[in-house]
Amino acid sequence: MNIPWENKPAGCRDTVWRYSANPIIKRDQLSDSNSIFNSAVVPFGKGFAGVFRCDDRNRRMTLHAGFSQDGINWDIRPETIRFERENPEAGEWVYGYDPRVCFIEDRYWVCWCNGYFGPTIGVAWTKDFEHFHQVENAFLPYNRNGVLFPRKIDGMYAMLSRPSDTGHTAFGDIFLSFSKDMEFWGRHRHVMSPAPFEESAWQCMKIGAGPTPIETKEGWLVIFHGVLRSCNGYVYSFGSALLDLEKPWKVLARSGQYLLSPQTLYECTGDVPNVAFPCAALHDPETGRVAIYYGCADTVTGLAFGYIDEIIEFTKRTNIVK
Ligand code: BMA
Repeated sequence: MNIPWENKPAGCRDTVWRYSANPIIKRDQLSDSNSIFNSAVVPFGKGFAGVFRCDDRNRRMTLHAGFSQDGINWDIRPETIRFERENPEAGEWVYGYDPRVCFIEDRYWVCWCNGYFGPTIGVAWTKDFEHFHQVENAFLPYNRNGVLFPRKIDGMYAMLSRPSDTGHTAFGDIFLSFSKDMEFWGRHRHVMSPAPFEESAWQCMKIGAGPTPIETKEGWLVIFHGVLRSCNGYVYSFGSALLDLEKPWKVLARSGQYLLSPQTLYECTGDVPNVAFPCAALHDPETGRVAIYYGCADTVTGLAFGYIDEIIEFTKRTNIVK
């Protein structure tokens, strides 16, 4: 599969490296966008499609569909996604942000942080990225970072999520829930808590799942963000974990080091400084390549690359799971 790619720069010792032409999506790509970041893409047709977080110049958080031939140059639709609600009682549109997209069986499922008396997980499906069918919210408020697995596990859909609060949540564990029908969610399992700061400070305040987990022989490869509270505010980095294939609430390994932390100008300056927030990853099983899409400083969208085998090796080498 022809996913975006750029070889590791000579002399680079990092497991994951940035695209040299970052950011790939600028803040004002739409005529009325304030920022475009924390967005999700998938293979679609001969190219790629995605759901983009576009905050407009009223500073409303909205979702837009987008299409691309190469995964780098994106045609983001100027109009917001108008979700068709199967049951209008499920709630009026208030706001939506931090989308994830996951192909399961015959359709693309979109999860996002949906305003319903506070943030919770909105769910919709589409087959064409033109029509989006919204189903029930997965959970009660407050919750964020809903991330689906790309296949059923034990005959059920599975979703990671991160219970939170109404504001800038100063805590946060990742949980796993199951559903037979994408409507009723249960059998909740704890997956991971923030790490002790003595062990891995970049993920010591809160954590949340990022891209759709990638199935590998060694387990589900999960890329997740972690937050450090510094004297100057929150710092968002991302690392990796391996979850058991059939019991994905069991963490086999978890990186003590970050894969990427905000260090470039476009990650360190913007509407919210010091944020690297991954929401999607394209991968090519044949070459083992992975292309990670991440929001930078809540302002623009960046791309980073790596090899699945090397990220797995990194996860095990820097493991903090006892
Ligand atoms: C989180 C979410 C993200 C955002 C991050 C940093 O709580 O709101 O959308 O990128 O904070 O501001």
